[in-house]
Amino acid sequence: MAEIGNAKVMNRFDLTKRLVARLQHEEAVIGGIGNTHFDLWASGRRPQNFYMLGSMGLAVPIALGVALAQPNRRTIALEGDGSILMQLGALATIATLQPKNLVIIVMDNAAYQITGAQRTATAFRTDIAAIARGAGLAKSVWAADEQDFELLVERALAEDGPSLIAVRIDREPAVATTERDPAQIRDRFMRGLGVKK
Ligand SMILES: Cc1ncc(C[n+]2csc(CCOP(=O)(O)OP(=O)(O)O)c2C)c(N)n1
Repeated sequence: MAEIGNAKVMNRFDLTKRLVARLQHEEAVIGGIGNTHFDLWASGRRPQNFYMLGSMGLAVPIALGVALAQPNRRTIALEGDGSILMQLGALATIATLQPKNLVIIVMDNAAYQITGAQRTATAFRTDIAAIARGAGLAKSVWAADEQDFELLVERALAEDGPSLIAVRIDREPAVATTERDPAQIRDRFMRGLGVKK
């Protein structure tokens, strides 16, 4: 656990691989627009992965819906800082509903990287984990380094949530891209969650 100022700058693909390696129970993972889901895709073709195309800010609300619909399945949202800043109200909704099985991971590179690395508010004075705590998500912390990230993920998968893990990351581009086929992505995810034969 760290404060924003002493959290190590890490790498999104490395952290995504560390996360995926810890998933043993067909956990649902919702990747946000662009880089977060590209690196999720590159970390293994899990049928329980959903890749958001097109709209910022929807990984967390989609994950909330999945967590409520399937309370016995851990659900993880991967979102960029620019995207979560567009949908901060979702944090208050989650704090109100308290889904025990929901984990949010915010990949904060302080930029809208995929559209040209324009700086977001987190490049200045905004602290996502502090915002989440203020919204009512008590278990919202910065990962100090890779080992701390793994520990926080392990805890978030084992203990009651909701929880939010914020990580500071570099601006390495994503290593792969998904196919842009929304119907196929939805279909595979529904089968992965056992709601479609
Ligand atoms: C509602 C909405 N506004 C703007 C865009 C254009 N857009 C696509 S990705 C992106 C930047 C995303 O930033 P962030 O979530 O921080 O992820 P990063 O690119 O840094 O990985 C923008 C501005 C969009 N797709 N949807």
